Amino acid sequence: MIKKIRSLAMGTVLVAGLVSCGSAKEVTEVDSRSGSIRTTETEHLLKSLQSMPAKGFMFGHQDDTAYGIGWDGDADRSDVKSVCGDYPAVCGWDLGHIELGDDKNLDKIPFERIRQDIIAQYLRGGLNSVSWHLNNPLTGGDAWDVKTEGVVTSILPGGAKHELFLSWMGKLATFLNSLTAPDGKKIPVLFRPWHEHTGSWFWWGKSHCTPQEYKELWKMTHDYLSSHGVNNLLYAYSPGSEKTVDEYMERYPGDKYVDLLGFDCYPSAKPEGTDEYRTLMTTVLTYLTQLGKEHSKPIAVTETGLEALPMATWWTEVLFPLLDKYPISYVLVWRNAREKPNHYYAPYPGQASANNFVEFYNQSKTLFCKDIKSLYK
Ligand code: BMA
Repeated sequence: MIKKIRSLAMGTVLVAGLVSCGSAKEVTEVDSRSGSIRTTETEHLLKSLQSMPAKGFMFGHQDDTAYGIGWDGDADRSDVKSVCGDYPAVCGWDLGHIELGDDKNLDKIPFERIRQDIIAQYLRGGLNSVSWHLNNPLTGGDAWDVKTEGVVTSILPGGAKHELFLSWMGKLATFLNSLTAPDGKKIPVLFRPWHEHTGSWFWWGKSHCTPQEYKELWKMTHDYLSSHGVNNLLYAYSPGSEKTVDEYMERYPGDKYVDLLGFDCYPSAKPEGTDEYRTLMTTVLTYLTQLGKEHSKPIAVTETGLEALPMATWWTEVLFPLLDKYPISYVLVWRNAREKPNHYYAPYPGQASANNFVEFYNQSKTLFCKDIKSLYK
């Protein structure tokens, strides 16, 4: 880890980090607790996430290098970098529509671009986190199509859509197995499937399947991917923000199947939204800190953000003080949609919170790409 060196006049000066490089030979290790076989780099990533809180927490942004406000697909561009001079330490991606064999994901990013940007982020030493807003296999609708019940039942073994779902996972496995660095090594990613399942807005959500079915779904996904050579994943468990540990853990598939404990939490747009957000974040982060210790797992805020950032001081007055007290490995804010007005969560040059974001960036605890030497060795 490289420390930020401060200068009063110039803000933060950064010393560049080294990127891991090694032989092309792929080495795998068996994790003694989970029994799963993963590449050495993936095991190193897990250790890096576990030790991260000793230095600070990484900042992440969804789709960061693929597009932003007023641009789409430019090379080496990032709204975050345009504001503070560095890439986020975590880039989030979504593989929704990979299951259909499409060329582009549900937000119109070419999968080839996602692959290239994942490689670039890995070479910078940073983390890639991957979610999956996949379509509804029973109705053909999208991830939010919850009109028809029994979708999870239909894809479990014995269900009418089981074979179809296996073919979808096959396409997912092919993509994940294709993530290789120029030296031939597979690139580890943090996979965050079946997220926000304690709510009911996705077809895999709480009121659309039983806890037992949800756990089976998770295990089936994990076991299918491992048996199809996907040895470069860590798994993130990522419910919505629930008030109690019991709600958080109700559908937990088990320590063997999960590597990181996270949660998604957004403030509501109401005027009192900030207070509600502070209370909820504090509640979840308090029990998550304890759970992380009990289960020996790193913890993270896997999604958050204030849509359109109308509060110019949100970064240092709301987000940072909330996170400062807890041993999280990272926080990720959602995407800067170029196609939906006011659907953005990171600043861009000239945005109302841009200067405040630079202050947030200048905190020694907030870690961006150049602060990370390498997560993989
Ligand atoms: C949601 C919104 C959608 C998007 C989806 C998956 O929160 O940003 O516009 O399609 O995430 O990225």
